[in-house]
Amino acid sequence: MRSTQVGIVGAGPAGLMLSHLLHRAGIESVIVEQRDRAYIEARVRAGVLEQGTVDLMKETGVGDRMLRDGLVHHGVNLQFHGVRTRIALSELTGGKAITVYGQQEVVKDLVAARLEAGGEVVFGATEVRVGDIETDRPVIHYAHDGELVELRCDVLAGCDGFHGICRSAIPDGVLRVYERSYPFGWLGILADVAPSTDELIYSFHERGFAMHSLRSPQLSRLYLQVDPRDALASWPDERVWAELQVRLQSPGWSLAEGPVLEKLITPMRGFVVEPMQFGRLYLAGDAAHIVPPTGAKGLNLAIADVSILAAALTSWYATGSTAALNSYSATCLGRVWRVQEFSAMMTNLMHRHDDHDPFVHKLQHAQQEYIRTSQAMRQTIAENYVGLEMSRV
Ligand code: RFL
Ligand code: PHB
Repeated sequence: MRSTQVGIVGAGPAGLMLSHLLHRAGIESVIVEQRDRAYIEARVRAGVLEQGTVDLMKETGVGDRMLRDGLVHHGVNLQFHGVRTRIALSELTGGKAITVYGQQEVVKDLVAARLEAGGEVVFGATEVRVGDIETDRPVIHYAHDGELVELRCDVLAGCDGFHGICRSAIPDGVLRVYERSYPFGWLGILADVAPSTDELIYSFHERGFAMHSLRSPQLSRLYLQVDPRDALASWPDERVWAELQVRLQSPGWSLAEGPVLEKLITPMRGFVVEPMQFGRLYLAGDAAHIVPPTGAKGLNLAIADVSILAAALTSWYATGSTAALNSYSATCLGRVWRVQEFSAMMTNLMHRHDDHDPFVHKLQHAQQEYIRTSQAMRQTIAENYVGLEMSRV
């Protein structure tokens, strides 16, 4: 039998950042991850970091590469029927910005920091299970290198993503599940071509949503709204580029094409469980909630959760008071629902709705016009997009 203070399942952004923050507070943790290191460091996902995420990385000593290679953006473009409206993020939020820096780079930086500081990440664990969560000695069972391990802890953190095992270790009837599946999928590509834009473009088009994002001066990241049931085989590279050309088209602008390095279709859903805690098991990040990617919030929410959890655990170890731990779930859920609402608004605004309900189309058009003409509306979008301060939610 082994033991540690905080047992963490999952080495995504949530688990890694939690372990990093705990270490800085003098609290020991072990991360148990089912994949190997190369796999998690290569997984292409999110790309937009809110100001609060950037500040946290900087303040806790894991921001050097992000400051060097991340691209600071002071605006984003919302395009409706070929006409672009710039949301001037910094002007409208008193100087805040977003940073475009791939999630896998955040993961690499956090893994390096943990290992350098002597932290333990068990990669390639199998048969991972959690138990005894209603006692004060919960456990993670796993197999590693042919050995069965029982890791006893004071507290468990379920940071194992949407498909993980922690959420389902909570007895039936405890969690209330709120769920919405959107009838949209996103086909995302990573392309070996210099981006055709300096700032992100979210485009509404009669044929469906498209987006131009980027990863570096040489790498573009683009997305297309597709049917979530579509097979990748029905989207050869030529069809993807042809569709992107049409949906992103704007007068006087052209889209450069290049070799496709990655291609994936993801379904879109909104999902929240309440509460985000039971006994000594605390859920964080995608294990507790999913937002559709249109608001660029999933990674940032995961980081916000664990900064609240790390502070609550630090206070518990320092004073014995459970007050902050007891309010962990309620504190997180305020932000989660704000972000869920923003992500739903952006999703409904930007996607083609196939229900052919003319009323819905008219409402969508009216909202697009309002954004184009109202600074107050653009300010609301800007404030949510760069991320609300913790104290505001
Ligand atoms: P993760 O990253 O899924 O990490 C969970 C980790 O747990 C491991 N695991 C297990 N380990 C041990 N035992 C088990 N039984 C386990 N089961 C799972 C997994 O291998 C993994 O390493 O969750 P985390 O840390 O909560 O982080 C959440 C983010 O990854 C996610 O919210 C974002 O990627 C969402 N997202 C975006 N978020 C943004 O903030 N901005 C964006 O621009 C953005 N774009 C996106 C996105 C997600 C996307 N996809 C593919 C889902 C774009 C896309 C296309
Ligand atoms: C990305 O760059 O991958 C990205 C950007 C904005 C989003 C979603 C994904 O809303």
